[in-house]
Amino acid sequence: MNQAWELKSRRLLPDKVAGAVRTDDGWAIRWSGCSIMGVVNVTPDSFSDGGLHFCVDDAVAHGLLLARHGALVVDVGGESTRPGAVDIPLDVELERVIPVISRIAAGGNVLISVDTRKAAVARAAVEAGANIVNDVAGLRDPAMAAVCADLGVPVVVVHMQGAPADMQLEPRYDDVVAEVTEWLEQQADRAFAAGVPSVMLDPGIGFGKTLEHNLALLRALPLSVRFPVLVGASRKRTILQLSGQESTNRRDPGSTAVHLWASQRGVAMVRVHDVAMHREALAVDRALREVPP
Ligand code: HH2
Repeated sequence: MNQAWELKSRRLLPDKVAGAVRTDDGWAIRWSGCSIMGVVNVTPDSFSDGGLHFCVDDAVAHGLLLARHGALVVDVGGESTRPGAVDIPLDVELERVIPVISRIAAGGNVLISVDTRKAAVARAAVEAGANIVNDVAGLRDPAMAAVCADLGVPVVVVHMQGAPADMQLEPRYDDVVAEVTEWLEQQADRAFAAGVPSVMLDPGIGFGKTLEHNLALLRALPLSVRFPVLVGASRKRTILQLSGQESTNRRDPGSTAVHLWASQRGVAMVRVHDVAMHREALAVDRALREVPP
């Protein structure tokens, strides 16, 4: 049986998002099994697709394509969080993501998340039409929980040890599964206490973790039964380490294998670059696991 998931928002219902319904104070979307978040990196330096969608027209076209390929959410980000990346200024991040979000939102047929560590970007993005905040720093900006609560939007809380600039230098845990899960659930409780309507948790594959740490987390999925869990291993170094594929944009088969594993263990959403490949693989996997009535 595929478990059912729900995200709730206290904002206006996006026009034509399949499955989203109006509620007393906003909208909700329910799904079962594993849905897809498609990656739209509006950056010159992302590790697998930097520069590919670095102008507004290209990024919007890519987002709309991923929606047509079956993404429930398109994740628009303006700052690379690859290992060694340095922080970019607020105005640069805003300049990259806001026009893209406004134009995808004008189409009204796909949920949009903004991939950011900054509360100020989250606010501007939601005001421009984003529906979800994907906080890759897991509410470490002290203003983030209050901003998401004030805006009434769901937040994805991602675990990252350290910051992109130094996270892969010497990641250490006594018990990675227990520490990451406990930290994520604590951050989720903080978000709810602040008034955020819905939370998803993400162990942050590759964010301050060795291969052994990533494998331990993937083997322990879904990690939490209290919240929907999202996993994003798409094209990451872990896939190179497991498959031997050096070329980042040829890592989609390995990424799909990890995400099918995640789906089979009850993960609610996977964040991926190749949405079409994942939609087909997840559909086949789902059909095989459905028990006929
Ligand atoms: N990984 C990346 C960025 N955002 N968000 C969530 N929720 N989970 C993740 O694992 C995650 C994320 C890094 O991947 P990518 O966007 O492809 O690269 P870059 O950070 O270089 O732009």
